[in-house]
Amino acid sequence: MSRYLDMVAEPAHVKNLTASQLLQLADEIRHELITVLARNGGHLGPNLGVVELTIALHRVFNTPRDKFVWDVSHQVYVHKLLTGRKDRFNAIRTTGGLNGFALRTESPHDCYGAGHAGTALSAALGMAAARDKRGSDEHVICIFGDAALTNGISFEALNNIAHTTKRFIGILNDNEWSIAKNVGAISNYLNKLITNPRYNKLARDFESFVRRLPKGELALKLAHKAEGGFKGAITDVGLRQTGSLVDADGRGGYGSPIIFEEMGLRYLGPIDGHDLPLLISTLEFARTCDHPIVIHLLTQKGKGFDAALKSPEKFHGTGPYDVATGDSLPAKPGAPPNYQDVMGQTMVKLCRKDNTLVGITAAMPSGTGLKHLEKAMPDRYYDVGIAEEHAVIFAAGMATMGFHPVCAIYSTFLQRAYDCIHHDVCLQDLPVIFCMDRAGLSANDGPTHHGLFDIAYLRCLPHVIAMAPKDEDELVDMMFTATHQRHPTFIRYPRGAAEGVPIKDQPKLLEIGKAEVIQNFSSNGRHKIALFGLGPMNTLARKAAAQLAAEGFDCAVINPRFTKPLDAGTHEFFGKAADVIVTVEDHALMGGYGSAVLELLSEKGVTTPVVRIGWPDQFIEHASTQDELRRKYGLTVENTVAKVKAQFGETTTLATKLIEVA
Ligand SMILES: Cc1ncc(C[n+]2csc(CCOP(=O)(O)OP(=O)(O)O)c2C)c(N)n1
Repeated sequence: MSRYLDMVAEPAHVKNLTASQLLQLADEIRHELITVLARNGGHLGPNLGVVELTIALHRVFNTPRDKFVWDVSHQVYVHKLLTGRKDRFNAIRTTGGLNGFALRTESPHDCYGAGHAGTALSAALGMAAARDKRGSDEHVICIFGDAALTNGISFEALNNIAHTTKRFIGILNDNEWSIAKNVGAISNYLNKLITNPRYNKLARDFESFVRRLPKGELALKLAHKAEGGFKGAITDVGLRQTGSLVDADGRGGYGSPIIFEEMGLRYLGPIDGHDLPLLISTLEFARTCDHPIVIHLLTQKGKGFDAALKSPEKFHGTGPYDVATGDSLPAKPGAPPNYQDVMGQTMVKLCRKDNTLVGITAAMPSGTGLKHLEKAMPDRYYDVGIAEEHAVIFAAGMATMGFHPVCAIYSTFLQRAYDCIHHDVCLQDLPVIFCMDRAGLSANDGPTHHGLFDIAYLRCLPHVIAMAPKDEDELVDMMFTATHQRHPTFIRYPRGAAEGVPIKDQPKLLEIGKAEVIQNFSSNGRHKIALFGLGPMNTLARKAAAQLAAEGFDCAVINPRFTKPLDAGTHEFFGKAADVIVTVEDHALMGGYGSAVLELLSEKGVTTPVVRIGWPDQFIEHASTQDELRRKYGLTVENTVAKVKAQFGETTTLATKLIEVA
């Protein structure tokens, strides 16, 4: 039987379906999401939660003329399915396939790209202001989650909406979850709104009012009353007397003013975000509003898939799974641990010995591994919500009081807190430790999530100590070493599986700014090559060295350990001794470790040629695997060997057999 989903080649087709066909479409979309993501992985739970909302949005509005701005935009899969991309949906998050987030270059229906949380309200308000300025009349609809309200930028935008425009539709998609359970006062506040019988009664009145009206009349009836806002409209059409429940100034009258009304936005809700007819009618009403409005929807993360409903955190962003059970594919026996777990478990061990240590996450307890600390020592653990800036300044505050906070924040998300790193931590030279996970590629996610810039943005700041471990054992050494410093200390390590080396019982205190020479020159061979492989890229350097040695070169391999302070002595020594220097890093070449080496050698008057292996000056797309991107951009043993040989006018045949290094 053909599916309605297959008939929707563009959003206009959603408008042709009957009410029951739309319900069928919702089922088909859920089935598509569950089966495709079982293979590709992705943000299953968030997308299952917005199926009805997305259908209703496309039913009522007209993209690309009207603008949908999605916060984070991890929940746009349904939007992609309805905007002419369903034929490519089975390749989402894979090489050459659809991106997992909204992407302006992918479709005119994606009016704003994202991947980081908290940007949607500001961007949508900017669009609304531009619309007003140019005198056009398109609608701007911002869809943001409850966890977006833990983020400061969202409030900066909310503060500004009523002063800026009269036409703005905000949709608060409240499922009570961030990636983990949402935290903080705003989350409690939203819960209060949801459970308050008075507001529920108002919402129910609105709902029965909507349902009783013949199609089309609702918008008309409410439109000319809308200036008084939803509650005014309800009162005016005589559905109920709000009386003391809602004060004339929009306050809730139960000791908890409606925060949105206080900020000059009309608040409508809470309403069932899975009731498609109700959603359509509500959006039709919102379309006629000439006052900024926020519609508060209650949705279930993972709706329609039991496993996802039971484990919202796991299915927020999942790897491949078994459709029947929801079980993830079993890890291979003997597989190395993930860096994040090593980090989390090490935190527990270090905290047991050092009372000044605390762990701070910005809404990423699982992703960063700090969930281990949360479980073992909850009083030493802080989840501050999606609030990286706050996390860093909060850590700075604790550091002034004698604590030694460890901020575990992904490299890419730490970018948001750059001013706080500069102004609050480094300028005051405070002992805050930063564990930067996902430093390197986040292949399936793509450019919003790759962590390729942290060396560049950190090494220019005074007081910084910045390190990169070559394996999980060295990560533990570096964390241990960081706890002995009285300066801002940063440790970068990649996503996913570590190298599989044993971890010592007792970590080693590393000498700050001292590199590790893994293999020295042997004095055999025609040319001397010094290969500096940063972090886990040291493996690539070692493999390239083995290959070059097999071809008659004399190679040294160095693990730099520190990108700041650089080990000036070791770099200068090998710089002078070698015929060619190679730097290998999982970072943008511009401003990265190789750049730092060039600066240092230039200062020392060393003119030995430097071959730098790293990421070019462009945003790197998503792909199925990290290796595919590394091959494409030349972060490979073959390319390293070829570039070295090219320095001597030698060429490499692609068929060159690679030497395996244990
Ligand atoms: C700046 C930033 N920090 C952290 C994240 C990681 N992250 C992605 S989605 C998400 C939770 C989003 O929750 P919510 O907005 O409520 O949407 P839901 O997934 O519940 O629908 C987080 C913390 C991010 N994308 N951006």
